[in-house]
Amino acid sequence: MDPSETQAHVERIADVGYTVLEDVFSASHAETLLQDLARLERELSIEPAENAFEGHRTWRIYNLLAHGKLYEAIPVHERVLPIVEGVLDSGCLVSSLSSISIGPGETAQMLHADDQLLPLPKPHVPTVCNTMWALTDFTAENGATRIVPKSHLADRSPRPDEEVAWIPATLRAGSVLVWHGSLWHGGGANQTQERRVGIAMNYCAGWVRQQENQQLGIPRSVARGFEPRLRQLVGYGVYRNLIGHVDKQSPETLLGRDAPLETIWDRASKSPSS
Ligand SMILES: O=C(O)CCC(=O)C(=O)O
Repeated sequence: MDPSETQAHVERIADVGYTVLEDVFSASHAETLLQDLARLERELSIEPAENAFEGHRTWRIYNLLAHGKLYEAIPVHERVLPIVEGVLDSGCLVSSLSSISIGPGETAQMLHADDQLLPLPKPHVPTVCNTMWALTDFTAENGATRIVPKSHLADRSPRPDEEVAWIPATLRAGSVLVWHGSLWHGGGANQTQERRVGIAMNYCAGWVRQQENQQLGIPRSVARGFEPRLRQLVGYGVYRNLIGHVDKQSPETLLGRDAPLETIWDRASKSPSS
């Protein structure tokens, strides 16, 4: 994507808290993903959760990077990742990758902010930047994500069950919604007979703990096969030459790769002329 277009999306997120990218992936790719999610749902015996937040009529499949090559292209997408890097920085991490399939009759999820567990005074710098890949159309009737524009600028997160004026983030299948982790939002009620299916591709800053533990959740044999940027994104990199090291080595060495690390301490000890 043209850097000025990326920048415009980053500025829109800073301004209103979210942006939408259209035509990120094709209808046939959406169908491939839908079929694979249906396979996983069967094979992993996925059932709706028993709590209102995840939804009593919503099917969620977590840790998708452990479940097939198909999902490896999502975190590194060339149109989406640069926007997330613009919001967080290039040291950002995959926080979680899951599917959210809202079934007929599901009620609206409570409004929340994805960074609300972090004990930081608000508003604060972006710590989380999340995306929703629409595999089906998202409509006001089928449970499009409910969003509260500009709420990422509020000095708090919503109280449990607090309802304020919101708009549905209607999306055509193939679109991606990107939002600031402080934005108040929630899944919508599904009043249709069809499922509303999305992939929640969530990122956090390189200094924030990932929501899904990627290093333990993804077998090393699988992570070893990831492309280099994806290995960094799931946590086999080192943020600002320090955070995440293992015995002053990059965690990549645990995947059997040669990955020399110059720590921030090594850098600092060099004289400007050396
Ligand atoms: O499914 C959606 O539209 C949003 C879901 C969400 O925000 C969540 O589960 O945290």
